[in-house]
Amino acid sequence: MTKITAVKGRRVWDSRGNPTVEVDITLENGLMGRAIAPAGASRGLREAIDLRDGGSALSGKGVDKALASVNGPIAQALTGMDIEDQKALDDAILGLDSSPMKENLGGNATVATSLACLHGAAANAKKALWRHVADTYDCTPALPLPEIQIFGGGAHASGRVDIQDFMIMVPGASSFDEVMEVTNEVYFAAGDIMAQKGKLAGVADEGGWWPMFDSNEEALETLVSAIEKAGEKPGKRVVISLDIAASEFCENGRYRLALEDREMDSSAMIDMLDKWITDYPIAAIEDPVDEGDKEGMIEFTRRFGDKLQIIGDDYLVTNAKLVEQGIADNACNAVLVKVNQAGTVSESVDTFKAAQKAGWGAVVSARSGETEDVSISHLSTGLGCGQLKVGSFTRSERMVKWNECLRIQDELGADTFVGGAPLKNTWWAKQ
Ligand code: 2PG
Ligand code: MG
Repeated sequence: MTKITAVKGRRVWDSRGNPTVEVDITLENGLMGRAIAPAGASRGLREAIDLRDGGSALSGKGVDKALASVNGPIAQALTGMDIEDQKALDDAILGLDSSPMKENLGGNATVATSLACLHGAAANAKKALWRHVADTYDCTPALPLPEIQIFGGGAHASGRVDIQDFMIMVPGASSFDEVMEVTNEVYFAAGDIMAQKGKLAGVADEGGWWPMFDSNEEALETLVSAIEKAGEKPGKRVVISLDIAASEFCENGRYRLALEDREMDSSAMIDMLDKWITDYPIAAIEDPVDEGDKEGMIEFTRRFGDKLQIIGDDYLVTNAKLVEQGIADNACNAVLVKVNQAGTVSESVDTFKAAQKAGWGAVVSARSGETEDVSISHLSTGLGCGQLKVGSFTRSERMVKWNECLRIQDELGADTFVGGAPLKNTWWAKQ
């Protein structure tokens, strides 16, 4: 038993220059834990509320209310509690807010506190965070297969193209280092192609190249060219992964691709993706249809579940009950795990465990608004969940997380890299 003696929230700033919540947990032995809340732009309707002050200052994005939650009721409840019992700490936080989406305390307040407790417990146990996670949740730690963005789009690029994330995975790599090397080659090959076309215009929110394309499919064509220019045969060592983030452009059941001035229903949307899956080496698709389009998600999984990884993000919002429902419905076959969607570490791990039990994949993920916090590198490795999505291959709020995995690799061993195992049920492994 080691008691918490202080909980302190402070305002810091994220990768978009917006205020966010940092929490310090101090223990009776002087050790401490610290974590920072990330923030999404394409947010699921059912995820924990990111509590903001509103009004005109800081574009309404102030976090004084969330800080008041941390420094008031949360600090009061957690002070004196045992840092070694994460579940009891998270339950104490939940006990302060019975609303389903943590609208009273704010998910930003709860996630920073819950993660700071996890860091504090690891420090107290004199363990690296990944090791503490593996031991606490009885998991086999392993270095994850990264999903890395090459072009950003959707809400992360002012809607310049409709699709949100054009990413690569390197399942054919034999080490995490090799993934980083290949990604460097593909990322800069993509930049060269954009420069040659006179379309190099900086980067989007998560560091991927700005998507100066005339159609969504042109981004896919360019990504394939970049993989080839990097000396790779698309679909062999390197495959494509897409986050469609379809909820962002769906209204009343109609999907509107603004860039192409094209509108379609759910079944036409799925047919369009069918064509892309046929024409490009795509191994994983996240949120192919709207978060409210259950029939569409079931239909998409029926058609492609035996060849693609189908990941629910907005559709499942890191909620164990929704994952269990998704398993029963046969909608998706993998879950994106974002701790701030759930609001606490314990709920996020429950979600992961529910997915794992059903043989689903799990991808621990960053948000588009990020910081120097590296908790997710440790969570993904410690849980041995198989995959990690962090954004692109530039900007320190992204690189800090890839680099942390390299440090973990030195302690854990390069041979724990999972390689293509998470894609074992896809065409990539079956070819
Ligand atoms: C997503 C994330 C990360 P956001 O949709 O998967 O790319 O975006 O944090 O804006 O929800
Ligand atoms: Mg997503």
